[in-house]
Order: sequence, then structure tokens, then C-alpha cells
Amino acid sequence: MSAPTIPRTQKAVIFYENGGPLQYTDIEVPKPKATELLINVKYSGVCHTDLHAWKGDWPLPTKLPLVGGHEGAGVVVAMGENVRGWKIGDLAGIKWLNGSCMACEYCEKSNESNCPEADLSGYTHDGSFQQYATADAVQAAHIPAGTDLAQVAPILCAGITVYKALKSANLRAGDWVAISGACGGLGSLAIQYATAMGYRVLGIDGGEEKEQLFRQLGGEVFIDFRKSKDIVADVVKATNGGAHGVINVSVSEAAIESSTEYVRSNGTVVLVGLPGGAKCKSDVFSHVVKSISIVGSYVGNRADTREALDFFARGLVKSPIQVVGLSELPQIYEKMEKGAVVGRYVVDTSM
Ligand code: 8ID
Ligand code: ZN
Ligand code: ZN
Repeated sequence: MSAPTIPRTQKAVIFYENGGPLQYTDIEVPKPKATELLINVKYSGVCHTDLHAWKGDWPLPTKLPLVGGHEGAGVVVAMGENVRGWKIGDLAGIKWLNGSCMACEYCEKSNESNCPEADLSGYTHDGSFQQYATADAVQAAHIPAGTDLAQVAPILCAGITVYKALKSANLRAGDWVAISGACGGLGSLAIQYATAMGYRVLGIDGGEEKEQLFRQLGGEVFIDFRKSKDIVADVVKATNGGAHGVINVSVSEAAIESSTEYVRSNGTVVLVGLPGGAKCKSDVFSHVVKSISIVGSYVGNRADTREALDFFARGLVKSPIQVVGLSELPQIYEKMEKGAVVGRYVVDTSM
């Protein structure tokens, strides 16, 4: 393929201070380093993490000014001289983990997301809310030719994350998994990965629209946290003794705390959602007597990425998306803040 023409400037959403105006404007197209790809981003999913990054509510500072976004799907248009294994025209995905040192103990063991020097798309590295973005060639996701780029975008963070979280729950086919925050971006994919992996799915979220989506995606038992008088009792009853595993993808400290109570004896609570400043409280007596595990799960590595994309390619997982223009990002954040996003929003960078 002949080298595509790369413009000097492009459309992006950029902010100069956390919580400050989200400006849809023209900025310069970045230049890839020797080890990087330049990707023409066609679509990007909007993850709740992007909202945390804009607000600045985590203990880790973002770069400023910042272009957010870390579920970018697009086409390779240029690359640095040290890049191996890619060619112009390949489809590529921008993940949360943009790059890592590849030399530390964590990288050595393929836990690159735990690298102290991890470079994060849409956080410490300008991300996918722009038409052209750079990504480390080692970490960028290989997307098979012919893939629908809008559909695949949410797999690049939400899909990888929930797939890895489900693995971390150590479940067996037929076990109950409770997904707390079941019908947001991560949850709606978790329902499908869990089903494909052979688990029985109980979902907790709020509202009729969310319940409808839960049923469409093949979930078995839905509990509306806004209607339930006792979430713990309801989960224990529906699962005949408690969920074998819990995937916490809500942005609620209270929801996380109750998951430590409705998890079954010997079960695993997986922490994924990151409400700012939250603590996970677990009653020590029941923690010990029920012998439960509480583990954190943070995105996934390159193998998790390949495997999560493979479930998608085989049609076992579909992204329940709504596509809007990149310029509408502020309105998406408003809805997300209220917990009102059903499934995932994907932005089209051409509008
Ligand atoms: O690697 C990681 N650990 C990782 C990766 C990606 C995202 C962590 N995250 C984090 C995000 O930063 C965010 O904190 O996971 C969280 C969820 O991301 P998301 O799925 O992108 O958010 P969303 O689409 O807004 O969905 C959240 C859902 O939680 C529900 C909401 O109704 C919404 O559907 N929810 C809330 I808020 N409170 C609830 C409650 N008390 C609840 N559901 C049940 N009970
Ligand atoms: Zn994300
Ligand atoms: Zn490292």
C-alpha cells in the first residue's frame, strides 16, 4: 500500500485543566517515535475511566493538556523506524496500556499493566479522542482485517478488562457470577463473556432500560438496586447461597461493600470499578469464616487482548453501542455521571 497522506492538523477533544472545558478543536497531528505507530483513529469507545481522567478524581495525576480516550480502533498510517510486525494499512487498536518499560519484574512476567513506568492512553499519553494518535507498536492491539471498527472499539478496554476479571474469579462452568454495574460499558460485555465461558449470570443495575438490555444479552437474574430492599438477601436467595464470583464494575463504594457479603463461601470478589477515594470494607469475621478472596484486576496483558478479541471475532460477544460524533463527548460525560449510559457510547472521529 502506498503511504497515505497525513494532514498537519486534525480534530480532537482536548482539555487544559481537570474538570475544565472540553474543547472540540484543531490540534497538530502527533509524530510517532521510533517504536510507535501512528494510527488514524476511526472510532473510539467512551469508558468511565475517561470521565475520571477529565475530572481528575484519582490519586494519579493526568498529563495536561490532555486528549482522552483509550478504546481507539483505526488504521496504521505511519510508523517509527524500529517498529516490527506491522505494515501500513493494518487495523490497530489503542488500549489503556499504551506502552511499558518491558524491563522490570512485572513486564518480565507479562504483567505490563503493573509496570511502574506504564504509559496510559488518554491519561499520561494523548489518546483516541483525536483523528490521529500514537501507540507503542508492542502493545497496540492487532485487529483482523475486515473487522467492524465501531463494534470492536469497546473490546479494547471494556472487553479485555472484564474477560481478565472473569479469569481472576477462578470460576467453573455452571457457577454463578454476579456482575455489579451489569449494564454499563464493562458490565454489558461482562454478561456476554461470562455466558460464553459457561457461567450463570446475575446482574445488578438500575432502571427498566438496563433490565431490558440485560435480558437481550442473555443474563439470567436481574436485580434492580433502586428497587431492591435488601440486595444481599436477594442475591443469596437467587443463587441459592451466594455468587461464586463477583465482578464489581459499578462506580459505587456501597455496591462494592455489599458484594463482600453476598459472595458465596470460598468465592472471589473481583474489584474492577474505581470510584475515587473508595475503600473496600469487608467484615473480618465473615471474611475468615466464609474464606472469601478479594482481588483487584487491572485491564489485561497482550495474551488477554488477543483472547478477548478472539471471542469477539467468533461472534460470541457483541458491543451494545450507540455511535455519535466526537464533538458530542461532553454530553456523553453528563449522561455517564448520572449512571444513565446503557451499554457503550462510541464516538466517530469524523464528526
Ligand atoms: O482495569 C480496570 N480495573 C478498569 C478498566 C476499565 C474501567 C476499570 N474501569 C473502571 C472505570 O474507571 C469505572 O470506575 O470501571 C468502572 C466502570 O466503567 P464503565 O463500565 O465504563 O462505566 P459505566 O458505563 O458508567 O457503567 C457503570 C454502571 O454501574 C452502575 C451504573 O448504573 C452503570 O450502568 N451502577 C452504579 I454508578 N451504582 C450502582 C449500584 N449501586 C450500579 N450498579 C449496581 N449497583
Ligand atoms: Zn477503559
Ligand atoms: Zn516495566
